[in-house]
Amino acid sequence: MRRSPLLAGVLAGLARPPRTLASSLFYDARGSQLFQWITNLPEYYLTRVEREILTVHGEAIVAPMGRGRCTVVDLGAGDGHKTQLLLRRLLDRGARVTYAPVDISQAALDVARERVSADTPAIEVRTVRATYARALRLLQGDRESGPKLVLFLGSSVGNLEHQEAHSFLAGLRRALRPGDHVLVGFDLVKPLPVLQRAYDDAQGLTRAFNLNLLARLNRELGADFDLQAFRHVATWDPGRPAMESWLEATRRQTVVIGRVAHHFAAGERIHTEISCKYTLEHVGGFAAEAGFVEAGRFTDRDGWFADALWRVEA
Ligand code: AVJ
Repeated sequence: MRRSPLLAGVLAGLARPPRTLASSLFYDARGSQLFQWITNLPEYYLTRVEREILTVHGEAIVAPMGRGRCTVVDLGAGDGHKTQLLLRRLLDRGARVTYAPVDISQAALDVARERVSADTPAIEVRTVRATYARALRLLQGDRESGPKLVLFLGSSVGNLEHQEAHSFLAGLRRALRPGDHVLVGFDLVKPLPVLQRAYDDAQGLTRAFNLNLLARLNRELGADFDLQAFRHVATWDPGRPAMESWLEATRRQTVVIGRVAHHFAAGERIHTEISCKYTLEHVGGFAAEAGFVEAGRFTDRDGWFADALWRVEA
């Protein structure tokens, strides 16, 4: 029997400890919707403070794009709400803008297109349904639509281990040309109770988001996870530093996926996500190592989040 890439990946991740499921698996239609709701939670400060940064500093962030033609590439666009703040500033300047949201979720792309068409109809929208790796290859081919501003907002970079983040950013640098810019959102280290609440909210949306991963495997792979028998756990790893998400078996059990049986001990965990937290030293380090020149660093009032603007030089 041939295994789908999804099944193969899941089986490999669960085969031996530490059991792992990739965080990219969160974003089916349901998971993307749940994440959208999370971004509106009072506890999930990331979206709120980054919106503040883009509202206050939007003008300065888009200024290097000039007033002619340009393309805004949005990696992991989500619903595109924060991006609107920048697109409006570009239009204010009289720029002719193409907007290229990149996402693996078609639902998220549809929402982003609708929002931009309704809010800023002068902007041409070109949706790209792709992984980041493929999006970089597409980027490299495109030399027609003016300088690029590549957005990697929301601390999506935090889902990558530092080494992976470095390779990704270095790959991004190689895909770009002099005059292009990137804006990368980094969630900064802050008091632990704030982080804990953000990744384990009172309403239980983050719990539902994490558990949806198992529900998805039940739906798409015919797995038989009992959703009552796993709980959401969010922990802090001061070493990385990072918040981490897990699904913990509340009792001993066996789960069958694609005819393979997986035995779980009570308390055994599946690792589902790391959300790295950064210092400003990390931010400067990533820029330098990837070969970018820092053009600006924008933070919110409380210093909880940083959007770093980096330039590509010849
Ligand atoms: C979309 C990766 C930035 O890590 O904060 C939200 C995803 N996970 N709540 C994050 C997420 C749990 C989010 N990122």
